[in-house]
This record gives sequence, structure tokens and C-alpha cells, in this order.
Amino acid sequence: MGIVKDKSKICRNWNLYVITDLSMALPRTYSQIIHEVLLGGANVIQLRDKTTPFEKLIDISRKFRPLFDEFGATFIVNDNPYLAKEVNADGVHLGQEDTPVDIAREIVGDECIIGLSTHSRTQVLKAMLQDVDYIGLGPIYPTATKSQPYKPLGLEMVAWGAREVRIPFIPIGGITSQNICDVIRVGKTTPAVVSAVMKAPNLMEATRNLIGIISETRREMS
Ligand code: TZP
Ligand code: MG
Repeated sequence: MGIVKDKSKICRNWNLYVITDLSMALPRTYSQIIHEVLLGGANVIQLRDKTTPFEKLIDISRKFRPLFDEFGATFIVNDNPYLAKEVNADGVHLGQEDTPVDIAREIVGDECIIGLSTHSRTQVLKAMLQDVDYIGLGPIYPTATKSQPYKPLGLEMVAWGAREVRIPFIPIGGITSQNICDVIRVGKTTPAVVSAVMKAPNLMEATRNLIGIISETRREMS
């Protein structure tokens, strides 16, 4: 019998959810990005790459999979449940336009974490009825990282999430070292960032700094 992962515990244990963007982090390579973010202390990284061909993403993911185990960190891939299965990722993150959750679940199996992006109360409530292990909720603030039709949801939505969402929820969009403490205070949860780490001059320091602010804010609240 295989070991059954406590997926909810894993998701609740995340400290800072870092999402890759190779173009922002250039001239760094994936090796540098992933090493720096893990050394900075983040315990979950999502490989988000919408341009590299599938076969190459398989090679990249296979290469770094063991490093996540060494660091005790969670490895999530974006968009594609077949990629998650092929490289034995810990999870797959789906958007509203990606493979439906029930089909993704059939592909990846019960032990794989499935995350779903949501952008409204309706989408959140619907997600909670599905076999989803965590939801992303955003954009919270304006962001240039992803062009999307959704207006920023603001801290009110984060507060609503803290009250109503019964699975781990990850606020995302425009979160920086300036506003991350507000998100933590209101949401009492783990936020996700792209540019706040990927555009930083030093990815390890930026990751460490954000995690430091999160821990300090949580300490103040307890
Ligand atoms: N989904 C909702 S907002 C967003 C994604 C992937 C982009 C977040 O990027 P940033 O740079 O942290 O604002
Ligand atoms: Mg997607």
C-alpha cells in the first residue's frame, strides 16, 4: 500500500507560494531560479511556463524533481495534468479555461494536489464543490504579470475568503513586500507571488525577505 499524503496539511504548511517566470528572471536559468528560491526558504514552487515545449518541460521538471524532495518542498506544475503525471509532480495548478478538475483528477490520481484559479465568489463556491485541494484567488491588486479581464478583488475578497473558504486559499496578484503583511493579516493564509521574487535583483534575498515579513506578521497576530 502506498503512503497516503495528507494534502490538506501540505497546503496549509506552505510559507510562500512562488511562481516562476523565466522571462522576468532572465538571464537566470531554471537551475538558478529554483535553487535561489529554495535556498531563500520557500517550500512550494509552481513551474509556470507557457512557451517552452512540452518535451522540454518534461526534461526540466525531471531534472529538478529530486531537489524538491531534498528541500522538503512542494513541486507544482502549471496547466497540464499530463505533465504533472509524467514527471511525478506533487501537484498541478489549473485555470478556469484548463482541463476540468474531474478529468484532471482522473489523469493525475488521488495523491496529486490539484489547485484551481478563481476570480470571483461564484468561482470560489463552485471550486469548493469540486475535488480541489487549494484555490488561488485573485488578482487581489492590479498586476502587469497576467493580462486578464478580472478587476482587482481587493482585501475585502481576501477577508471573505478567510471567512468562507474551507480549503486552503492562496491570494495572488500584485502582492509585494509593501502589501504582503495586509494580505496575511486579513487572509490568515499563504500568498503567491510572481514578480515580487522573479523581478528581484537577488531571488534568494527577495524570497527570504517576504517569508520574514510573513512570519513576523503572523507572530504579531498570535
Ligand atoms: N493569477 C492571478 S494574478 C496572477 C496570476 C498568475 C499574476 C500574479 O503575478 P504578480 O507578479 O505576483 O502580480
Ligand atoms: Mg492555466
